[in-house]
Amino acid sequence: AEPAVAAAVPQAGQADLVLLRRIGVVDPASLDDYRAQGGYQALRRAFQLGPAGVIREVTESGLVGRGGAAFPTGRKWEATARQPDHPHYLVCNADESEPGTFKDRVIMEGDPYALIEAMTIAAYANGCAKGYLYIRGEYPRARAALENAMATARSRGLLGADILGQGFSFDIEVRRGAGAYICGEETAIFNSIEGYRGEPRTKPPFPVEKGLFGKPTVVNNVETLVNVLPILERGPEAYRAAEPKLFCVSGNIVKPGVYELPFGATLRDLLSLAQPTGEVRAVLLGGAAGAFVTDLDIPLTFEGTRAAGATLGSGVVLVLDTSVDLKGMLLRIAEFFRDESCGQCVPCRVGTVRQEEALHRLSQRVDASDLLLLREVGQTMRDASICGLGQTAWNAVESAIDRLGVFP
Ligand code: L3W
Ligand code: SF4
Repeated sequence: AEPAVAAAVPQAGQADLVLLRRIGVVDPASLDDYRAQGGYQALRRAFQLGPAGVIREVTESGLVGRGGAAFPTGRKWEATARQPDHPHYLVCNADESEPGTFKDRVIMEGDPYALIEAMTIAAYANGCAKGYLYIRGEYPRARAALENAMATARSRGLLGADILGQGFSFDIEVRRGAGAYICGEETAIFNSIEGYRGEPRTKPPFPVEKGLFGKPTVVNNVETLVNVLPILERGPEAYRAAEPKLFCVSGNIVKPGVYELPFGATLRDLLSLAQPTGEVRAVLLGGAAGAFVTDLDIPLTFEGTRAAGATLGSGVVLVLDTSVDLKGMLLRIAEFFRDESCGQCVPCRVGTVRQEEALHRLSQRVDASDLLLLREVGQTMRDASICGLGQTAWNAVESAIDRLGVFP
């Protein structure tokens, strides 16, 4: 296995892992390794269940999207599968660009066949003959691992025409992003694949009705898709009993990397594994689009983090000790959003600039009118932006002001 991948998973080789169980254990290039470790059992089971049976099990599992918005996957699949318009498309969102997020990379580099198998199952359930894997441009190693896995799977009858002799045909095309954060937004991906500027479309219509090339499209994040494997292998009840979640832990800690814990573990549980280097001042949950928290007893669930005024988002856990320059960090976050705004809608295009300017002034001199301006601009971005980028661009700044007292 790639040493770099195993090194990014401090728990590598642990027997109780679900999503990370093969990372650092199998040779990512070897289909035989993958099969020896349970690979392609889930696809066989999917063919036994039939498309409706697969969707039923995914729905019963309670799986929700792992890209950040936690939409129920079974509901998305049901809505796509029943669309009378054809063809249906599958898009795997592998544009992992949220600052601090690197879980999908680890899966793609360390266990690429898992994603190919999961995409094949999703395509079967949703009636898709063609899938696109939209991968972050800065992930050349993941892309090479996936392309190797796809070629091998094709040569062994596991991808392409008449998969496993079941009369189902499906193939995947890899498309590379070009460095734009916004191209991880699901409808910006469609524009990018279609050859247009990567700008989000207004929703509704949702992709399940009108997505890629105007056709019904199911879009799922990498981690969401690979969860379908244990759901089918173990059954939805057993899966639900210890539902796995990946966390990308970075910052002032001794053992950074991707961790897997069952839902319900607390932030403190996770940090006891990652080992903070010093006294924890705050934790940024959910990345640049997320929020700072100080309570380490928050349960790491979508509901628990929401109740604490934060978000689990894409699993970012960025740990800050008392040495961190918080003002500098906020400026960096504001600069990021200003830079990555696609500029299509006014609240975000102008708001992200105003936010950065006000933060610059505030870092020199705290002024009540600038704090008020920040709040008004932030609320406007949240309420009136077209997509998640503008809607979340004020979250981290707001939480730093209100909870960490950055500008007293
Ligand atoms: C059918 C309806 N489908 C919603 C679908 C929708 C989409 C999903 C979620 O992401 C998150 C944010 C940050 N019928 C539907 C429906 N859907 N209603 O459900 O939709 P939505 O609009 O709630 O969220 P979103 O805009 O897709 C926003 C996170 O994304 N984020 C950054 C993420 C970065 C990564 C990464 O780097 N890996 O994930 C930035 O905002 O957490 O919560 O599929 O079509 N009635
Ligand atoms: Fe573009 Fe920002 Fe508007 Fe999203 S919110 S469409 S990134 S300008």
